[in-house]
Amino acid sequence: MEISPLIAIVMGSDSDFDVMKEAAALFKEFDIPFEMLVSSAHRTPERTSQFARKAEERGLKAIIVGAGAAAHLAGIIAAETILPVIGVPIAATSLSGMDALLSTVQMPGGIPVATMAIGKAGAKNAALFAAELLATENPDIREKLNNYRGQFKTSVEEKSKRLQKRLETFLNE
Ligand code: RP5
Repeated sequence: MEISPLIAIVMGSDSDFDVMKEAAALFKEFDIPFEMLVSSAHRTPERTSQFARKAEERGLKAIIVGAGAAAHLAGIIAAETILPVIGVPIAATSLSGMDALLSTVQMPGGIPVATMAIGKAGAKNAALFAAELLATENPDIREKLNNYRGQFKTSVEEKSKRLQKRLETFLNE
């Protein structure tokens, strides 16, 4: 039996996949069922609206939206649903993602889009943010998030030890 997705990862084009796969990797690691699709605010407005209108009744709990350029996709989806919409601006033009960042983040009052950083860090954080939303009602996901944060303690301490060695080498040169 197929498990229904809890989260949708939507992107404006398959050219956004290299960035948005970061979110998919996180959901795989956390064993959170998700779906991934392409829909465009400008090229396929009707497909985008249909998806957003049906998202809640399909059992989705949040929607992650990655788009580049004049990135209106997250805003259009947010306009059609009260599910939380998490936007990921993508660097797809000569403006290096600043166009997508401003298009995604500057929503008018009343229709929120939780906007993450430009690029891969934003895609990863979008998935973590969605997991945090699910964790409010799911103790398993809550535990996975705590373990995920716990790993930083070890990795940062290791980085600090490596830094001490580099510093000693540098000062003795
Ligand atoms: C945006 O335009 C997409 O999200 C993508 O980042 C960018 C370029 O799309 P393609 O021309 O590669 O399809 O709508």
